Amino acid sequence: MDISRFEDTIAATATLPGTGAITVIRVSGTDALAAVDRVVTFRRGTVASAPAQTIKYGTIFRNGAVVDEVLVSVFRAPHSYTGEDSAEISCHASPYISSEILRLLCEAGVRPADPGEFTRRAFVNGKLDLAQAEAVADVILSKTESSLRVAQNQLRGGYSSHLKDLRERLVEMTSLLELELDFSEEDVEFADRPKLLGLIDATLSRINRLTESFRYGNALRNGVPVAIVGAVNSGKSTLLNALLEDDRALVSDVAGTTRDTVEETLTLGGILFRFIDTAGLRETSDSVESMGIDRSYRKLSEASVVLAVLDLSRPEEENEAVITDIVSKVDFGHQMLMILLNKADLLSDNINVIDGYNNVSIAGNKSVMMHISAKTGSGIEMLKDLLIESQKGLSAESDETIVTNLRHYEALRKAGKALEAARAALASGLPSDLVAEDLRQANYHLGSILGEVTDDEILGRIFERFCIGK
Ligand SMILES: Nc1nc2c(ncn2[C@@H]2O[C@H](COP(=O)(O)OP(=O)(O)OP(=O)(O)O)[C@@H](O)[C@H]2O)c(=O)[nH]1
Ligand SMILES: [Mg+2]
Repeated sequence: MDISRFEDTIAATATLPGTGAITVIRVSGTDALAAVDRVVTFRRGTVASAPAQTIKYGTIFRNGAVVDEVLVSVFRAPHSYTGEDSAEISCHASPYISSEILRLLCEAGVRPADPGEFTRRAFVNGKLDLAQAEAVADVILSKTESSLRVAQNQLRGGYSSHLKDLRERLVEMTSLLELELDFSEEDVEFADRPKLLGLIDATLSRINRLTESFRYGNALRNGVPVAIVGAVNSGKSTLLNALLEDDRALVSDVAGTTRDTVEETLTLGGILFRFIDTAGLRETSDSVESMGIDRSYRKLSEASVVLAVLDLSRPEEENEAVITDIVSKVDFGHQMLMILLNKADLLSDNINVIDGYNNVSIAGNKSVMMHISAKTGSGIEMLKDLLIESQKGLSAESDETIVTNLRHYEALRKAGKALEAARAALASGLPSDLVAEDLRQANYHLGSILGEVTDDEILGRIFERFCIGK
């Protein structure tokens, strides 16, 4: 983005239009307070002369007619969200009123903000580092207490200080090695090799802990992925609807009803789950259906929990073939399998058919098998309890720094790779400038998370994802 755009004064609604009683319009930039004075009439004084952090009551007119009565909050640089002079106009939440006010502001020399521009300005003005800026979006989007806690920790800078600490260590190591280069004629070693190796190992293990936390962090932020898979017509979509208590997916007795995946999130026991209904598995010559089935397998492999839905009205051999196929695709190191014998309502009373499936060999404690009826709802509460139980760790209090952002995860992995290279170079006695270069690389990748070394294009991509008004 053209940096000179930051010299403009910008405005946008910061609240969702049409919901709630009040809309807040944010104005920020050197001309913000004067521009508001051109739009709002106050009984006494102006916002340009008002003390910081005060609220003034005023009226907005257009062609002599009242548009609305508003409250204006005044913020002065650098003590505002963006670090610039800013005002927030609270008006009644009519989309007409807010668009009129925005129009008047534009006539007064203000321009509409780009998506994420307020937060981007906060970043440029040093109010937030990049990880903190990204956390703003996470705080707004968080749906559970645990994901809010992680996002707030990142916003407050807990995560950033952890990374800064790691960077300082790297800089220290690099500068010792660089010192040696200056004295290379004299053949001295300032950096004690075994000590340096120990430091690299310690840093590496901290970076690895952070990358490992991503699986957990991703589940916190986007929901624990739960794939619903099985043969056509087994009742997968009926199960999704039963879990959500909503008619989310189409259900019919036509085999192959679901062709694409259908995803929906639901919070159970304080944990966010993302249920993914998939196309039924079967041999098919239909190319579109077959694309859907490829997708089902992909969702199966990405899930933390796999719900395999069997149809008890089908012959046992058929169901065993389905389970065998699914079991062969489950990675029991990372995934949990729940085999659901569906349509139990069709069985005569109290018949337990689970024993019939005993010859299906599956990895012991990473799987359960139970009867359900997606149609009548029997067994659904128990299934929910089992799901909560299987992810108990996710709602536990944790002071550990957790990575929830894919961009950070990738940067951390690159930093880890560079550190491993540094370690190998050091261990095999390569010259110190090569080791220093790897350390610098690692440092670069960590710095990119905080936005200390990030180029404009990456920044553009990050802030575009924000909504206008943030
Ligand atoms: N009796 C009974 N019928 C069920 C149950 N669950 C689903 N059905 C019926 O089975 C048929 C198929 O249900 P769907 O939910 O569309 O099955 P699906 O697995 O999503 O099917 P595809 O999308 O074609 O793969 C429908 O007629 C449902 O009403 C159940 O628990 N009991
Ligand atoms: Mg379906």
